[in-house]
Amino acid sequence: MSDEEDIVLSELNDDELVEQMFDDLYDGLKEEIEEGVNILLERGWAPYDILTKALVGGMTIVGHDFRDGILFVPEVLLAANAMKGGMAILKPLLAETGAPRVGKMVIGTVKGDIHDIGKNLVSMMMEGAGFEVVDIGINNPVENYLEALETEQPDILGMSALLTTTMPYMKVVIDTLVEQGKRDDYIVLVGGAPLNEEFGKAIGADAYCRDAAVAVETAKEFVSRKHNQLAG
Ligand code: B1M
Repeated sequence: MSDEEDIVLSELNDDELVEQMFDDLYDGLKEEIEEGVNILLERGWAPYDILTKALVGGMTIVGHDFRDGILFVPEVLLAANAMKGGMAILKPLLAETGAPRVGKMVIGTVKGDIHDIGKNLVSMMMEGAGFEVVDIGINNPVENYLEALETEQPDILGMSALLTTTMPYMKVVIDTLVEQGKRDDYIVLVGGAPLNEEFGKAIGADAYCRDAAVAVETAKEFVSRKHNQLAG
């Protein structure tokens, strides 16, 4: 029997368990991650803390080793799959706040980009804060965004990009909205690891959101501003 198999997750203290979950996420062990999430929930951890401290924390380590050529795509896919297993447990809990509907958002990852964990997390947190979210998935050309905006009539358009090569596509979408005279109909929020505030401004977005919590705060602020303007 290997050392790994000797570890009983429920016997670890919180810090040890989170450390072990970093290792399990790194190794793409979905069932262990799910078990870890459930144990932390039983111990009274807030779903948001589990998400940010255990899951996002673990994925950050994976990201560093991916960058440095220590991990490769197949391993990172397994890690992503394990993370999604944990997120699936937390999703209903984050959405359980019973907050009244505060607004609607269409969100998708841009063309050429298949990263969806960050986008999914933003969707979960937005739903938890009372927003209705229509997720159009990954690799979206401008036509997909236009169609979803037309059909769904949201308050907010959210776009995600994780690659430096795909982030400029956000400008293509915004420029098309401008050309069609629709830009001012929506609050445009953008996010993703390689972006920053300056980039958000340069492409004509309303705001860049550093993480899911900031996305929620920013969305609330812009929607209430919009409603005040309409009322005024
Ligand atoms: Co890719 N990948 N990847 N990858 N991947 C990165 C992004 C990279 C930084 C890794 C690295 O080198 N360190 C690097 C990009 C380098 C660059 O562009 N400068 C990279 C690369 C190079 C690639 C490939 C090209 C690798 C290859 O094939 N050689 C390839 C590209 C595929 C493609 O898209 N066409 C690729 C593939 C993959 C996998 C498929 C293996 C997998 C994705 C699985 C999936 O998503 N289902 C993957 C993963 C998992 C990563 C890393 C390790 C983790 C990304 C992640 O999920 N983070 C990533 C390294 C990293 O970012 N540290 C990496 C966790 C997530 C919660 O954070 O997505 O940043 P994040 O989201 C945050 C915020 O950014 C923000 O809120 C979220 C929650 O707080 N946010 C928004 C995000 N979107 C938002 C939208 C909003 C608001 C806020 O709208 C309102």
